[in-house]
Amino acid sequence: MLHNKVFLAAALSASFTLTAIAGAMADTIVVSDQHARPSLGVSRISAGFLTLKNNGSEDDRLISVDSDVAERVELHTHINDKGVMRMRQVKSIPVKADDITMLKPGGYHIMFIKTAKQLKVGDSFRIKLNFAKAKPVSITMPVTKIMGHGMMMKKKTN
Ligand SMILES: [Cu+2]
Repeated sequence: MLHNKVFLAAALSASFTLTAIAGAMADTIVVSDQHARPSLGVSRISAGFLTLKNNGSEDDRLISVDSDVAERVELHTHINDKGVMRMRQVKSIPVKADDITMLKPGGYHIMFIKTAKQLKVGDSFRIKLNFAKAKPVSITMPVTKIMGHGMMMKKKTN
């Protein structure tokens, strides 16, 4: 009886280890620092930010984000139009091989349009990131207090 239990524990632990290793190898894109802004206005618009790290040897692209938190989820960037920062929808966001792409205020971001409810600080929701090559990554986005979307006018120093 005891012997069986020990065997079962060993088998389980071995299988978990194998799963963990297989998972780590397949995860060429690692997502971190994800957070979303509380939704604003009658359109209940929120922006999401995160860091994408491509551990693979091939360039990739974030092509879409799925979430049932909002009616529409779009990929956006900011462009400097004669000194005025404007948002523009983009088809994809590049994630170069062995490199990091940051989605941050004033740059690339995920736009959540018409969130199912007003998102407040402390809320969280699930999103799935779809890439051109890497397998999709599902994460939880916490809603945190950050500067207003489109309000980031700080000049880049690099
Ligand atoms: Cu936007």
